[in-house]
Amino acid sequence: MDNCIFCKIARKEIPSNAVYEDDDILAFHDINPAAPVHFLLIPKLHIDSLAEVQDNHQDLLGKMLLLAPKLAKAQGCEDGFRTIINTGRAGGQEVFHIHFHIIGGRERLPGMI
Ligand code: DGP
Repeated sequence: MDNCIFCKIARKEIPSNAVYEDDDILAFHDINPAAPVHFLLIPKLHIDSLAEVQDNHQDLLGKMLLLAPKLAKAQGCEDGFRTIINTGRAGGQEVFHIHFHIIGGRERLPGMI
């Protein structure tokens, strides 16, 4: 997608601080971290959101889910982490390229969902 910011990051047209990359997946630090560890896991394939996934994305999404705990641990989240997928405008999604937020390094604060 020409105008998608995360596609541009995946194509290296916009720099990011990567924590992992393979042919299908990129993980990079969130530009506006909500906790000491906060990175985003994206497929290089453009999918708008979790609401748009299709059966043929099953392997890709499974690979991302299996990767999440490995990367979280490698980033120092030994005791656990949060995984957030904002979906759609009402779900708080701002960038319409599916992404998993991986957040850790701090315990949940009171009132935090
Ligand atoms: P969401 O609300 O789930 O769509 O969150 C999008 C996240 O993407 C938000 O936490 C900030 C992050 N973000 C937006 N633009 C950039 C960027 O250009 N670089 C990086 N590293 N993160 C970005």
